[in-house]
Amino acid sequence: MNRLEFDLKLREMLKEHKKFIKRPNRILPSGNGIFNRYKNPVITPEHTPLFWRFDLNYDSNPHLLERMGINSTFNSGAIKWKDSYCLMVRVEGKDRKSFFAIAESPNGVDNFRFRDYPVIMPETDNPDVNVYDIRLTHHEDGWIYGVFCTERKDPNAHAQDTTSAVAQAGIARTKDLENWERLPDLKTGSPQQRNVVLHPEFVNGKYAFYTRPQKGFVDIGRAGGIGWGFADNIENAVIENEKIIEPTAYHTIKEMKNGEGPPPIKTSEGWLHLAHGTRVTASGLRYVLYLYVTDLKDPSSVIYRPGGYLLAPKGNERLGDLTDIVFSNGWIADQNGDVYIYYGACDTVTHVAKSNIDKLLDYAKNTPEDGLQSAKCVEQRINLIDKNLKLLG
Ligand code: M1P
Repeated sequence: MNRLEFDLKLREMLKEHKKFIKRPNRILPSGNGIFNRYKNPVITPEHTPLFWRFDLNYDSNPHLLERMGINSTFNSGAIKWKDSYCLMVRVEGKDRKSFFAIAESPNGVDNFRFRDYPVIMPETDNPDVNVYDIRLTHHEDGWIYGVFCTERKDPNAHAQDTTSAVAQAGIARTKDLENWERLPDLKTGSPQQRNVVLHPEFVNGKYAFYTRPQKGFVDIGRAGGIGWGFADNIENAVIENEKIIEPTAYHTIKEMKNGEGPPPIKTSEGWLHLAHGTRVTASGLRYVLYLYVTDLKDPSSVIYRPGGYLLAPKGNERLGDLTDIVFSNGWIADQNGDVYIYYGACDTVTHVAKSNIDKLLDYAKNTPEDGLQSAKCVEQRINLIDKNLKLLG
């Protein structure tokens, strides 16, 4: 390519990229009345700026080759900040390392544009090997906290073992979504932790965390689930006692494992929670999203537990780097009650679905709990059928 061809090609690429970012999204018919999906994923690797991926200098890259590709953009933390819908995206390079980067949109469903630079996340004395799945909590203490998974090689692994890892909860905070202060990792009695979320309010004067204790990096061990614990201070957060508040259960959508999603939303009727549940299938683990509600005064006490999933992988969400996974660590509730649920699909891209507080609460309150047995579930369905047939005459 000569310099002229290079310039023309680059100009064309920049134009196409801009057009792609501005592509309007389209709300899809609901089908269940609870939420609406949108046609396009809101963040894909193609949304990342060209200047993150290509060397744009003719002298050092005369073929205009992509130098540092992006593999995936998924599992995004979310927050409304200065009227913008901000996603703190888990961006994974082709080298498999994840990092965080903020993409902003004026409407929450399209036009997401990455800031020029990824987030510079300070480290502790024990450097992170991989960081991911941040949950953003605007805490009543005034800070925005990011609690994320920090993964490091297992120090006790044999020299030839190049896969064993340890997951813990990293904690950082900011006042402007630009400059981050890293705090010590959360300490708990569990060997490993993932899917840890900071509750937005003090509870009995303490910081409160949703946890997900686990025995190993993948295996959560027996009697697992979403845990709950208190820390006296956040600068050195230690949870002495962890209790399971939302357990895994046999033959349910969360039989293998589950995990808290984004920080819960405060509503007049309780704390609205989004979580993921996992079960084993012949084709691997299937991850779905589900709701539950906890008491306003005691956020560890579950008051509504609708059975089954709220949202499961569908259509093009089912395939990516992995298969059959939806995972959410970010949602945004607007003043008017609209809720934007951001969810990663198959560890590859980020999608959005729109609902509102009233519908989600109605769904949570009026969907029967999982009957745990076929006969019980038939009973529940017959109740509905009876009621409807009477109406239909
Ligand atoms: O690959 C699916 C998900 O697996 C992990 O979640 P969990 O610990 O609940 O199994 C996380 O690594 C998550 O990022 C990933 O999407």
